[in-house]
Amino acid sequence: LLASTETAAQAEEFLRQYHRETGRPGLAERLSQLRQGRFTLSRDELSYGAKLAWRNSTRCVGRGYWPALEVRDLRHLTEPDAVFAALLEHLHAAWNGGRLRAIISVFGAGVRVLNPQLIRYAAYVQPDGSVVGDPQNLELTRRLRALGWPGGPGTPFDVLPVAISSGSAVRLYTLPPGAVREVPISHPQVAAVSELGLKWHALPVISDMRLEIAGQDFVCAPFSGWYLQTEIAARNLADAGRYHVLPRVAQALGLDTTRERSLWRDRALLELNVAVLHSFDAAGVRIDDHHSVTRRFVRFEQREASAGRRVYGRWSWLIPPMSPALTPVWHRQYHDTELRPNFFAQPSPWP
Ligand code: NRG
Repeated sequence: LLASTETAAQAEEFLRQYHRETGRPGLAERLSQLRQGRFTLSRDELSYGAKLAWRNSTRCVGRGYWPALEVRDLRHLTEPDAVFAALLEHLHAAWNGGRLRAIISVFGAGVRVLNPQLIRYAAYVQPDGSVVGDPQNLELTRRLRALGWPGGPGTPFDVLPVAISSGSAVRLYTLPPGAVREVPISHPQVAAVSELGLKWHALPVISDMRLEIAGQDFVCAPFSGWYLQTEIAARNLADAGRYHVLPRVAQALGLDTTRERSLWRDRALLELNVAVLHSFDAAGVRIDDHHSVTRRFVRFEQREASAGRRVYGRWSWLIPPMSPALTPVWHRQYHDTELRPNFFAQPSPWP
């Protein structure tokens, strides 16, 4: 099933790397099968390939855990109903009672999840032009409504349905409440911050990237790990184009918002980050902080160096969006080369 000599060359390179790194025997036989055109990734090759794709993800600061990725080989599933059922199992296994596990589910050809992440909050435009919900998902919300979603209750945190396509057919699925774990945000000292009614979902599940292993494409391979608090507190809730809550947090903290030089934005940002870490900890939900994760990343670089490998990275993504110079990654340099296997953006599946 090999499309081209380039694909064959990538398959050969992958097989060599797989056998070299895992020490498993049988390379010669696999190469001869490949040359005869009889080549399908084994379960174990797929599993190792997905781990390598994570290890090679230059934008990911959490990839030191790559050997622990749990890979679900679901290549036999291509029907939307079966895929959705498997996604619910993914959410359950990844949740693991709050001790989140890094998992990827690899589905068969022809099926796509149309949402960029499994769990996303809707956005509604109000008559006065303001937006309730996550403005990042305005277009997604519009498209899901065009597919027949009637809309949710209208809270700032309505979970969107999941659209799954197979061929030209698209089906919509509602995530049952028990499948979507959320953490209410409270501040350890300031009650007024806890009363803002903020929350976020526990699991980031990226569902729109193409996984490439051995020259083969897996266009439906949703994966999830766990959040770094800056993703939620310094971006999703803080960005002016997202939930834009810093002015309200500052007010709750009683800061002087009339002068930029009171640094009320920075102080609100800091306390919101404190609140998110505190809330996830209190709820027993795994979350990373930017100091620990970057220190662990440098240890990952050292382990890779001992194994004779170079770590590539995209510095602008590896540094956290708050206090970046306090982390070791700020002071290091990275070359951004995308090795394969890897995860890639792919053309939008929307009609
Ligand atoms: N910033 C995005 C999520 C991106 C992926 N982050 C992870 N991935 N932590 C957001 O929703 O805020 N992961 O697989 O754990």
